[in-house]
Amino acid sequence: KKAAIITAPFSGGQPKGGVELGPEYILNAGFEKQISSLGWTTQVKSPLEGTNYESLKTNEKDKYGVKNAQIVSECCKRIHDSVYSSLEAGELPITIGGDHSIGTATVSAALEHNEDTCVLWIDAHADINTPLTTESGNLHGCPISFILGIDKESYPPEFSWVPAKLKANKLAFIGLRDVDDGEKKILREHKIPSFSMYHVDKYGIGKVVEMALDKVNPERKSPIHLSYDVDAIDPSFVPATGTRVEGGLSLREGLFIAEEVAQTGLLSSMDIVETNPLLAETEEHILDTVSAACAIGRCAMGQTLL
Ligand code: DIR
Ligand code: MN
Ligand code: MN
Ligand code: MN
Repeated sequence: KKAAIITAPFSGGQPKGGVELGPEYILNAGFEKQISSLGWTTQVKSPLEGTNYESLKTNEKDKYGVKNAQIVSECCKRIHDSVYSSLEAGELPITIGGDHSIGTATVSAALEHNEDTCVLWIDAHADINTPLTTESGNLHGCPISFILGIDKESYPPEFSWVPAKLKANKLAFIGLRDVDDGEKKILREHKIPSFSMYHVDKYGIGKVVEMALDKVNPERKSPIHLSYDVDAIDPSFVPATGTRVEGGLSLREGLFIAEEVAQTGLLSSMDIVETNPLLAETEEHILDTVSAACAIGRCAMGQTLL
């Protein structure tokens, strides 16, 4: 059992500073040791080391209507290559963000390694805007459309390298509660299995995870990429994140998703993103958020309560 912890200290997919510190805080909290205690051989890889993308960040939309396409794309390429080589080496890559724009990289790499991979996207947001639908122009709101190849002609040329190998029936969302109108239309048109907080309340988290897996992985034999935005969990448990939305998953519901994915034995790669220590109002906020991010990783990697 080999795992690679891949750091993605990058904030260019959204305007707030601080999310680039996520990996440092999570590693300083002892994340690598926590994973190795679960029986994994671990190593940390830092594909953005020696780069200077943060300093190139702007708040200007380009003519395609998005911000920072160049640096997001270059970052994504580096992270893609790192995740891909980990997978080819038989490691389970855990990419620690950073903002969720890097999902473009991690999911692409997972699908290039095994085209049968399905994706569980755990998030308050659907991150499925295209350059045509995005109002913010923030690329952390767009990774899924790039991976699916929706409205391809609208993409800035920087993203032409993205392979778009994901099919809409291999992707499911859990935790949604802040979805833009243009995104709702895309979810409906492409019939993407989407479980909002309404569904969590109505059916319970156990049933929701089962329904999501039945949709994307009915025979339970495809590898699973788990892309976990910590803002899926309610801000009362995870306050230090860029786009807090009330009415989220309880901490236990959030961890249950990761535990249940671990139970399948099919987890092949994962992301833990959007931890922003600079948005904490108190020390306790930082501690809660970083602890939750670590716990998500441990649960997905096999930690059980008994
Ligand atoms: C919004 C917010 N849908 C956007 N997205 C966020 O900017 O596209 N994603 N916050 O995490
Ligand atoms: Mn997200
Ligand atoms: Mn989000
Ligand atoms: Mn929003």
